[in-house]
This record gives sequence, C-alpha cells and structure tokens, in this order.
Amino acid sequence: MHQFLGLDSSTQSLSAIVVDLDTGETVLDVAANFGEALPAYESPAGFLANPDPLVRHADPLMWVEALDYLFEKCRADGFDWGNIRGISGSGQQHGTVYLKPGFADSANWDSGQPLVDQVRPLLTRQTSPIWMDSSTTAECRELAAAVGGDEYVMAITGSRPIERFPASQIRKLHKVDPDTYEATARIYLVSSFMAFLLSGRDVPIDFGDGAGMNLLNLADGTWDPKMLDAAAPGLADKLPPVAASNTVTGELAPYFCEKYGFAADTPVIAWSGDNPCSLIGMGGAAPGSAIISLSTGDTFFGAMRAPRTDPKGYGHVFGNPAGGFMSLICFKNGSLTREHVANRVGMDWDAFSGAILDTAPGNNGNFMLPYIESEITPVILEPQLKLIGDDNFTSWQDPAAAARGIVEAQAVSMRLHAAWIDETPETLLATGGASKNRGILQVFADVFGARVQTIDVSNSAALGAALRAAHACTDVDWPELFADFAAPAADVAIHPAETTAVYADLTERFVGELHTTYGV
Ligand code: ADP
Ligand code: XUL
Repeated sequence: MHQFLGLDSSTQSLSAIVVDLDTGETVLDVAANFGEALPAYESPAGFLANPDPLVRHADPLMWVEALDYLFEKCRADGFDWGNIRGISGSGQQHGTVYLKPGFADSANWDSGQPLVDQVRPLLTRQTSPIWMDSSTTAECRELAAAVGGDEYVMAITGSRPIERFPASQIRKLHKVDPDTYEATARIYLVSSFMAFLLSGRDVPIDFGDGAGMNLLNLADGTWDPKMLDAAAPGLADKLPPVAASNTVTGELAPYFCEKYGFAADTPVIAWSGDNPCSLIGMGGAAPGSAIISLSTGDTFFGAMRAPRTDPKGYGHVFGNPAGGFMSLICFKNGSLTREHVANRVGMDWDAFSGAILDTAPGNNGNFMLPYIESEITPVILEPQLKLIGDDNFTSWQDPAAAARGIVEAQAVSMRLHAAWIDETPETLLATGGASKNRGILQVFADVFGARVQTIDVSNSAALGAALRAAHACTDVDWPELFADFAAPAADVAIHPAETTAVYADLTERFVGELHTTYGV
C-alpha cells in the first residue's frame, strides 16, 4: 500500500489526512481542536489570553501533546499507521519555538514517557509568539533602520519588516529578555519544530516557510547576514540551515513506531507553512489559479509567474514548495471576526449563510469596518467594528444585514489589497473552515466577479502536506497527484452575480472610511 500522511498544526487544531495512491482515495481526514481536546492549555482558539491585545502567544507544549493525542485517537479507532510510507506536515506560519543546547541529543524520545514531558525541559521560552502577534512595530522600524530602509528588506526577503515575522519577534526577545535569547541554541518555526519532534533530530527550515521570516534571501535561498545582524547578535548559529521543501529530514523516531505502530523506516519530509502546503493541496502549484483560505485568518494566494513585491508593503512572497514563488496577502480578522458577528446576532453558520443568500448585494448601502482584532492588512492597531448605514443596521437590530455586512467588508478588503498581484482570476479556489459556508462563498464570488470552487476536503494544508510526502517518496508527478486528490468539485461551482457596479461603489466608500478613520 502507498499511503502518505499529511499533518497540519494550525492555529486552532492539529489535523491529519492520509492519501492512498493505489486507490486514489483519502482514507483518513481527522482533526483535534486544541480548545476541546486539550482544555488544560486554556487556549480555546489556540492561543493564550494576554492583557496586551497586541501580544499573541501559544504554548508549544500544546502542539506536542496534540501529536500524541491524535495518533493515539486514530490508533484506538482502528486506523493502521503501519501502512504509511512517508509523512510531511504543515504549520501555522511565522510562530517560533526556542530550544536549549543539547536539544538534538535529547531527542532520542523514550516511548515509555509522554512526549510532552520530554520536550518540556528543552524549552528556553515557555510560550511561542504566533502569527497573530502585532506587538513588534518598534522592532520592525529598527530592523529597517539597521539595513537602510524597508526597500532593502522587501528586495531581499520579499516582505517589508512585518510584526508577526520572526526577525522582529526575535529582536524583541533579545531586547526584553536577553538571558533567554542567549540561553537559546535553536530557533525553529512551528513547521520545523514539528518535523524535529517526528524525526528526533535537528532538521532544516524549508524554503517555503523560511521565506516568511524577514531573514531569508529569496534570490539565493540562504540566510541574509545583514538581516540576521539587524535582528539579534549570534542569530546565525541559532537557526538551522534552509533546505528545499522536498528534503527528507530523517526517518520517523522509534518513539512513534513503538507507540503507534508506524513502520520503522518511515521517511519524514520537511514540513512547510500552512499556506505553501495549501497551495499544493489546492492543486495550485502552477501559476494561474488564485486561492482564498478562510481559516482563523483569511489569506489570498497563488503561485507567481515572476517574483514581484507589493508597493504598499502588505503582501508577501513565499517559497512555492513545488519550486518558484507564491504571493500571499493575509488578514487577521477572518473566521474569528465572522464568529463574533454571528454570535452577536445569535446565528449559527446555517442561519448566517441563509441570511446572506436572502439579502441583496451591496446590503442596501450598509457596510462596516470589519476589525475586532488588530489588523495586518492594512495595519490597524486600534481595531473597531464600525457599522455605517441606517439606524437598524448600526444599532445591530438587523441580523441579516450584519451577516452580509461583515463578509462584504472582508471580501472587498481582500480584493482591494490583492490588486498588486495583478492577476484577474476567473476562478477562486476556496479552502479553510469557512469554505463550507455557501453564503460566504457567494459574496466572495460576487465581489471578485469570479467563479468560486472548492475541493472535497476543507483542510487543503494537511492534504498538501500529504501530497508533498507522496511526491518526495515516489515518482508520481504533481499533475497526477492533483488530478487524483485536488480536483475541484465541479458540481458545486458558485457563479458571480452581476454586481460590478455595486461593489465598485462599496469599495470606494470602504476606502474612504478606512482613510477617515485610520488614515490608511
Ligand atoms: P485554522 O486552520 O486556522 O486552525 P480552520 O481552517 O480549521 O482554521 O477554520 C476554523 C474556523 O472555521 C473556525 O474559527 C470557525 O469559525 C470557522 N467555520 C467552521 N465551520 C464554518 C461554517 N460552516 N461557516 C463559516 N465558518 C465556519
Ligand atoms: C500568513 C499567516 C497566516 C498563518 C496562519 O502569512 O500569517 O495565514 O500562516 O494560518
């Protein structure tokens, strides 16, 4: 049997997808939500409460414990891990994990003890800043100043200095807690940390996820010495090497074979970021398709014909795990903000979808600024959910208009801020938790004037990881893997309505309101 496992350690859950190349079937598709499965970590949405709304950290031990939890749950449910012939994974991007000297020698995990108890003593930093952290604006400015401006950082790393990226986060650690920084021998991304756990040895950072650090020279695929120096002293020694995304990082540690029945020589392939993995899972490795991922946050991305940067500084260039580059734009106010509105007007997701489908594009002139969290695109540090329109709407007395209002604002903002990518997609491929919601997808179709399609699984990041494992371990090529596992479900295409004028008008008013309220 040729089965390949893709894991996805995302913001809110650890999930697993297994593809079987002999049958063309997805034979496992499971998830463990951190808040529900591991309540002791007090992270209902995957991160720890913090008095500073700009600080977002998570406990990395929660990600470790989730591995044992999910492997054991599937084993107990009768899934046979012994047929897996390769494993790769996907991690929420930009989060960092900090380990002590000797971390690699200690990774000879003992299957008689829980993994979490063996990893705990290896951490120098008990919490990990994640992609939702916006607390490093000062460090971003310092990075730019140290290397001669944002332009250098953009030209070398593909993004201007970004709050959630590791360069500014590591700089902040060095400033506020130099002892912990000095005590750290290895800094991993979430993706490489998880690959380290599975491999039981030091592993590289893959080019796809490494591009989201403000530290990598995209042109030659090596750490940029100027950016390293600007971030913190001695950083070069604390980072692992960079490697192609299809690198085999080792064989699965005996811990997992003894405990869960994996085969002894199962290869582990470098993990990558969730968006690069999703690009693969949506069959988007070649330029031409645009993908919208409606997860904890929302992202818009696609393989690039040639690297280009966003003149406004919001967009990013990451590595495409299949080779070349991908563009990406990220919005922090995604599902959690839609959830906030749905809860406030007392709707479940079916009602939310129905309300959107029952209301008119343009929402009778009602719209909003859609921010309950500080925002990344555009940068907004003092969020507000600002309702603009008639009295019923602004006093929250019109639940259906509230549902449409939040999604229209998000879709308009996404289209507006993705303009630099300079592609006019006829089809948007949708993925992520909210891609199950018909009403939400209809709004994105209307605002972009594009058909929206989905694939059978909503977790394309885990699927992409599984396909990356299959690609690295067999001679099956991408087109065949995409045809078997990532073909859009043709019968559920959502077609745009004739709404060009409505949304041109809404976009203009949205831009005006952003400018008046935030000066951006
Ligand atoms: P992540 O990968 O960032 O952990 P997911 O892609 O799993 O997140 O998406 C989780 C989010 O999906 C939840 O916050 C939830 O609000 C949202 N979600 C789940 N089902 C629906 C639905 N039917 N309609 C809209 N949103 C949904
Ligand atoms: C992308 C980003 C998020 C995270 C979490 O730049 O910050 O999409 O990868 O999903």
